[in-house]
Amino acid sequence: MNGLSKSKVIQLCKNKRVLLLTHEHADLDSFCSAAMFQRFLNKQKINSTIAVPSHINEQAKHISESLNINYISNPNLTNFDIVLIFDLNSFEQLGSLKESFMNLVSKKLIEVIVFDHHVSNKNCIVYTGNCVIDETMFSTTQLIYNFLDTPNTKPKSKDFDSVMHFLNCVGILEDTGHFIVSSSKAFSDFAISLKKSNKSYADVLAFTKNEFDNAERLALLKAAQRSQIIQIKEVVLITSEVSFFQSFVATKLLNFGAHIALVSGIEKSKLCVLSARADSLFKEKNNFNLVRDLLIPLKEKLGGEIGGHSGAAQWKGKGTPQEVLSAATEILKKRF
Ligand SMILES: [Mn+2]
Repeated sequence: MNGLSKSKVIQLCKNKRVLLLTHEHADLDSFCSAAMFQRFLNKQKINSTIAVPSHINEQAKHISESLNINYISNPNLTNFDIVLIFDLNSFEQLGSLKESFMNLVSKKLIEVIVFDHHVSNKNCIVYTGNCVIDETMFSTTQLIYNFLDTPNTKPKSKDFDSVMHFLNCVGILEDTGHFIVSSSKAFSDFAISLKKSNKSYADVLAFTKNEFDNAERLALLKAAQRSQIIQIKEVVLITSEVSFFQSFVATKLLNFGAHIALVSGIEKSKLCVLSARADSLFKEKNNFNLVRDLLIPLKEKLGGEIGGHSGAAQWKGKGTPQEVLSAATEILKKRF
């Protein structure tokens, strides 16, 4: 869905106080997308501020330091006229900014533009009009690249410089899990950007190395210790509970060898989160889609909000982790 053109975005941002906002727990894709867009706006002589709701992960912090990309945490939204959001489209993913954001949007005190590659629905922040949403894109950086750089671009498109190409490569490599999932288009966009970035593949890899801090390390090891292995016919499921970093932990638990990983916990906001991951070969063989086959039925049962892709998705709502995990397990038992 693409309700916007480049010139419309420029027109909306001109002479406005522009905020480029990532999702909570800003990751490489979200952060690099915002950074790409800041460079694009700079070329149009439009100043902007990059912000993260509160937490930024180690990899995103590393790239911001290495490339000198400044950002602020926990921005005061009332200081801005227009907010461009990258790699998210649900109020829940705004973390601590959710309340003030919703308040300003409802009073029409800020304008919002969404750039996202996740599945959108009517509960999203914006799903028609001021948005560029394309689920066929493997990262938001790839979406930005295609939005800004037209297919017939000249070799040196003035709106797209080598740093932006590099940021695109980092976002694609990260969000494809180092090309565990991809498409011919994602490969070719990556190849073009790598060439135009004037950097090597090793340079891109260096930024996507899985550095994690001790808080993430402990969350993972505790979750591994508490995990339960459930076999539903041929399907091997791993479930666990942890209060932080559920999506990171779910990815890691899946990599231990399960077909599906489900990790639940109560967040600071007191809401319960369920992060789900599914193995890509398994998905293909079983025509399985986490959003369609697990999270939509879960939402019908428990309410809440959902988002994500076929292989990586999240539910958030009211309940205890035990209730949510057992409801999810029941749904999977019926499916298989
Ligand atoms: Mn992404």
